[in-house]
Amino acid sequence: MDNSAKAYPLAMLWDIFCKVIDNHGDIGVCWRLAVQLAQRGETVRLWVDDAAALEWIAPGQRPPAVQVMPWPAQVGAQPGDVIIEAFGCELEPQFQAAIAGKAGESGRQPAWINLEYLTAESFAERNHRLPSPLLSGPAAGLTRRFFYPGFTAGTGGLLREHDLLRRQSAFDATRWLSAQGIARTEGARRVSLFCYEPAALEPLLAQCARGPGATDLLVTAGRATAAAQAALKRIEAAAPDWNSRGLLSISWLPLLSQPDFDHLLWACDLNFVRGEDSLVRALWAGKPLVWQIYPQGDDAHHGKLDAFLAWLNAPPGLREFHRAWNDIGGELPLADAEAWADCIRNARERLLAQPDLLTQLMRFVVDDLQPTASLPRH
Ligand code: TRH
Repeated sequence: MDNSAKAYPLAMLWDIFCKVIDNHGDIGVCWRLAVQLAQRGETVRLWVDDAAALEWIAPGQRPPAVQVMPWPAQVGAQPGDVIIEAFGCELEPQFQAAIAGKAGESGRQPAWINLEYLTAESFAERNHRLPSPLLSGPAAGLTRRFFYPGFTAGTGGLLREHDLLRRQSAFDATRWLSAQGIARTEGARRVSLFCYEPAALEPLLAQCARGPGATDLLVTAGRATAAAQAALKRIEAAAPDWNSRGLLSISWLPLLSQPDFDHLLWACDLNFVRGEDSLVRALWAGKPLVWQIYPQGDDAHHGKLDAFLAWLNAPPGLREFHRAWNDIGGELPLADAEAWADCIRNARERLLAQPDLLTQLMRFVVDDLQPTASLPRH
């Protein structure tokens, strides 16, 4: 069921604030959110401190309803109807003061939302929608609310375009691969690689070279390419004939636009993804997947990974694979994508039965924060 297809034009101005910490997840999620808002008839200002990645994530024509703005905002900038602080980025005092000013004039504060990181841990359900009153600073007395993306009905859900299923069923993998100039080996399984620097990369490459079947490995640009090239160098130095049967073929991909990144995941039989946004996209692709979680210094990501695998009902082999791939422990088992396929397909079905993040966010804004506005009920 695709219950995201209904549009609720609230005709509001949405301000999304994005601080790029590292990698591409922050801007990647914010860009998807902005585009989906525009598709539903909203106007968006995406305030970002470093928009460089948008040059390849969103090349060419962009939705006219989305304006990319430099952040910090220029002096005198006035807030829109909805303010979204993505991933706990703090608004500068000057803009907070402008929000307070607007609230004072109209007698009602703009909807102010703290969009959190994605996690399957139980605190996401507990904290979702909670108010967080501002006790100090220029906006003291106003209230922000937490919005937690998530995998269960008690959370804010996942971003999903209203036309995702239609585009997926019209997708022709062979045509797309040819258009990208990606070589195909007859009968080979196709595997995408988007990762940081997992120690298990060498065993994975060696496993692919051992067979029994052939593998076409499609390596994404950036850190994954650097990590795979370094791993290859080490393997070749230790065993020059490691891929003597030529069972592993590697394509080095350029940076893809976000829509083409999704196409890559749809075109593969097994997807290695990382971080946050690509995990969600791999779930929507519905193909067997392996997730490298964004590592945190205090190993907080271990619990986050366990919570995700528990939600996924991951079979033992997939759990073991994740432990090794995330440098938590154990030897890398066989990447048995066929054995994992049902689990990922089921997860996708469960997610499709839930409202998407933007539908929930728009309801939240109207129901909880703008009591005088009205949203059509379906
Ligand atoms: O780049 P990431 O590792 O981002 C991370 C995580 O989001 C992490 O949770 C966060 O804390 C950290 O950033 C700061 O992985 P992620 O989230 O999958 O984002 C990658 C984005 O880049 C995603 O939107 C897909 C996009 N992308 C392309 O559009 N084209 C490409 O060729 C590639 C490789 C990625």
